[in-house]
Amino acid sequence: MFDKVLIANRGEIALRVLRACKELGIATVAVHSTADAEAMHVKLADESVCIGPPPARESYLNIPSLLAACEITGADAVHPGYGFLSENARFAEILEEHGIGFIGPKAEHIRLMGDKIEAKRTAKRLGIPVVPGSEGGVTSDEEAMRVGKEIGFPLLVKAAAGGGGRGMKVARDAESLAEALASARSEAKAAFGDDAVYLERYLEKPRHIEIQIFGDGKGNAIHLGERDCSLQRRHQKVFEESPSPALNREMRMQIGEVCAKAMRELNYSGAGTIEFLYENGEFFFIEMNTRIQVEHPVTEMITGVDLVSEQIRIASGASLSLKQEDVQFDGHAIECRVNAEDPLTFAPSPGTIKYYFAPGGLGVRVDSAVYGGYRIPPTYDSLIGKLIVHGKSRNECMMRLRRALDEFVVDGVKTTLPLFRTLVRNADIQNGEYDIHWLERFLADKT
Ligand code: MV4
Repeated sequence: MFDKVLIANRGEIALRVLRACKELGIATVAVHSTADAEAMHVKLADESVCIGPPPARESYLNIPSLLAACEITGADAVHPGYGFLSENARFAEILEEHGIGFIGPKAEHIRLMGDKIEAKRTAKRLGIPVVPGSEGGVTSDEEAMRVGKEIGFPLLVKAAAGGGGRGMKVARDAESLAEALASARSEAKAAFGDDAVYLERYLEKPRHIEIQIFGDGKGNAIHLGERDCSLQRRHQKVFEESPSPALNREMRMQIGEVCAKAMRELNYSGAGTIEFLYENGEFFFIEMNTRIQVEHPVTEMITGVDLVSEQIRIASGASLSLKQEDVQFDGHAIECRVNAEDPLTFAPSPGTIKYYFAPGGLGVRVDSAVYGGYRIPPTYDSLIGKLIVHGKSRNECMMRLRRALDEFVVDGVKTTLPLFRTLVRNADIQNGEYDIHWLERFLADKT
């Protein structure tokens, strides 16, 4: 096991990793920018190192500074959290070259899944169902037209380097295909410096359902069920739940086993999430994330498995602590992302939190790194915390969530709490009847 872990992140996920380390008896090193000197992760860590000025590029993304911090403190591993360097294959390699553990998958698998064309090719080869589309990238309008004839319209043009929806264009018919291609290419070139694109059948009203997997790099891999993350705005998830209201146990175990088997074949190591679009009873792979995700607590609440602790154990060379038969799914969990944002426009609302009270009680978990008097810097994402609620049934979970949202007080900045208080009283949400476009339609009606 590692003796000392450096946490290359901030906010609630830095605390989440710190808590797992403490429970495993591992010493912790916090790193922070000058904007985060008063942050909770710095206060709770055994040691801390200032790694640069506020802009992430010069601090949380600054690899030489992070290496220096490892050297100064003698940390023997780094946990990258999510975002920042968590899916940077080069960072994983550099750490390895310096004899420092990277608490994440092998660099080769991070790189493979970072290229969406290669990821999809790999998924298909491993028997994971994919969205019908081009075999690899498309390099000419003629080639794109042939794909259009074969699989029909509407088509979606996607960037190979993409993710998060950037460089995506819908072509409703053959006439608009050339323009969609050109526009996706130029957007991808500007955003990622890579204009490679591919084509897929455009699914009109899917749900976003993702499978949590774990491998140990020794040929073992398991799944921990799904999370339904369909409620999102501009590719930012807002509300996540497990199990998905759209699936039953048989469907879950079937797609889960397909994913676990694929990960065994890849000899994948660490936590991963396989993202699907789900429509009319069918799953279609879109991407794989090679990191711990913001919404991982939803899975922890229904399985009782500590995903971060498992990441650390596996990165240190241990085998998976449980077999598929040991994974039990119990009840229902929902997560709300509480952001310092206007609840209708989502405009950021940084500033000082004047008063803070987090809800509690049976089945209520709050993962947050803020406190009364804390000043939210304008420099980073606006996540204040995550409210995760568990209940024996979806109904009990909803009732408890309504109660917990009513207890939650964050004064001094605008938050998305009022939006959640409305959502949990909405009939579609209560019935689990929503798709990836539901929230944007709902918000458009309100403004
Ligand atoms: C799609 C799609 C419809 N059809 N692919 C958006 C981000 C990227 N990760 C994949 N995305 C989509 N891919 C096909 N073939 C619709 C989306 C999409 C979406 C997906 C998941 C969650 C929210 C979304 C919002 C808009 C579009």
